[in-house]
Amino acid sequence: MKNNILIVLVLLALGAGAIWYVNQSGQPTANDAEQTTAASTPAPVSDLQGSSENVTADGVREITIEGSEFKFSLNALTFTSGQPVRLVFKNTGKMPHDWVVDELDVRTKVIEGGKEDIIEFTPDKAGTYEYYCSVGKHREMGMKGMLIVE
Ligand SMILES: [Cu+2]
Repeated sequence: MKNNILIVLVLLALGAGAIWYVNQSGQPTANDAEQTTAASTPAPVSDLQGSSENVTADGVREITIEGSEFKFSLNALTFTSGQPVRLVFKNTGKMPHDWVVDELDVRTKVIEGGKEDIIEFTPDKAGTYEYYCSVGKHREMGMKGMLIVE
């Protein structure tokens, strides 16, 4: 009888060991899955709307805005008075477009689809303005946005 009890204990130990082993070898897979999920976290918000921005070491605010029929990639922009801006305007549409702010006396060139124009300026008048495309009736058709200088 003692031998039988020993055998049962050994079998139990082996069984527990086997269960432990299966659990252990199962874990890396779960971790891999978590890591994959973390790695596929969405890109920075600024890249999602066809626009991006950052501030250079020189303190220049860089921003990219896209225009197409008949809208801009951003409906609103906020600049800081006195801070230089480098604005990259990309025409992602098929018709010619530009980017204009009358009150600040700034405008890009009218550019063809697929082209871009870069302008640099320093907004120095606080206020709320409208930027728009000056081509044809594009402004009336929705190619405009709000620019706040604070
Ligand atoms: Cu336009």
